[in-house]
Amino acid sequence: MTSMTLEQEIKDRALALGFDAVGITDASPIADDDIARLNAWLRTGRAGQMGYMHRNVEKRIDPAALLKGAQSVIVVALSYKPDGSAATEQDPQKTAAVAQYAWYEDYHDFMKPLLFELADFIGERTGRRDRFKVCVDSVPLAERALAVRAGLGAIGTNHMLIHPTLGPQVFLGELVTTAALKPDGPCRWTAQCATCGRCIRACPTGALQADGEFDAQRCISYLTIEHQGDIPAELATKMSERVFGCDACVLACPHQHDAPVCPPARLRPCPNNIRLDMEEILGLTAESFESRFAGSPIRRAGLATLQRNVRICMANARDRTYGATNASFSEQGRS
Ligand code: B12
Repeated sequence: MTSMTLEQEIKDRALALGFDAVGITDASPIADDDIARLNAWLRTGRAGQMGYMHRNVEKRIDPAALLKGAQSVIVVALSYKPDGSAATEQDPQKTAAVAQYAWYEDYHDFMKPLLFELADFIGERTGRRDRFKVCVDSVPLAERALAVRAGLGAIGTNHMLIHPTLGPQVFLGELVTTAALKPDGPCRWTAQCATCGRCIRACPTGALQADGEFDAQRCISYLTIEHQGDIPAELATKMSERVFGCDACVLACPHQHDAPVCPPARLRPCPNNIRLDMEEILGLTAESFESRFAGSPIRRAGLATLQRNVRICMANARDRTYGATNASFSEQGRS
């Protein structure tokens, strides 16, 4: 009779909780190359207005600085590739496109309780008083670099963590813990991006550059969600009908095409958030915005930013119909 290791029990429990993949790495700092990439990215202003990326850099690169005494990081992935039937046929003159990660309830709210459950399981199973830090996106932690080290996949030219079978459309989450667990080896699979270049060609604004650099300041995801104030007209016209986030570099990836859709009845789909009715968004008040987007990732943009994006999408829709104009796009009402 073979007895199961603690690590295997943790992985089985993570999968039983609903995650699609799980791996374990130690809590040492990310590799020097990754630290250098992050520092260069920050130094050259590529983070734009995302001031939070400049804070707590020592924690972002070192899980043990995030949680004192950390020994291990359990990294989970959750697929969000939607079923093809999810896309709705709505008038592109009246509605605008939302990135697929926001077609569901907020993944932070979905993943965090499951990671707490996993932590409880480990505590009960070992009988020890280990400490845990639950991380999903917003905690300063280099999630992609740790996911590679935990064996979950490889970083593509589109900068996504690409899982060998699940593809790039996976959310990441971590349990940083003082429990000493046997790490998995890093992922040996390579995404073989070198001769592809589809994501670079698909990026509407040149945010993804031929040398693999990523300038968030030009990224439509950044511009529509994180950037406050005016969007330069040159970039605004390239947003086309995108009102929240962008999937161009992800959907162009061959690994995305080959991946299975995420299992149904997990992350709750929000059909009303696949495309947004532009007049409805312009008519929202601070109060109605909060109730309309409660529990949705779209809430992060805030009303003023979303309305600014709608005005750009409306102008772009008019341009598609009547030819180019050169409006200036301002975000009225943000203090
Ligand atoms: C800031 C941020 C953004 C910014 C900046 C994106 C960026 N590329 O940096 C904006 C708002 C633009 C953004 C957009 C998106 N984001 Co975002 N974002 C983050 C956040 C909070 C930090 C990312 C970061 O550290 N950036 C700094 C740069 C320097 O890091 P990086 O490009 O990832 O590179 C690191 C490693 O990958 C490695 N590396 C880089 N290049 C290479 C090359 C090789 C060969 C190797 C080996 C390593 C390597 O070194 C770097 C240092 O660690 C993370 C959550 C987190 N806590 O990590 C989510 C996260 C990266 N985002 C996520 C998602 C889903 C998205 C979007 C798809 C959403 C959308 N559809 O609009 C897009 C994708 C854009 C893209 N192509 O990256 C997921 C990605 C999951 C995945 N499978 O990779 C994350 C992990 C959130 C989560 N918990 O699921 N995001």
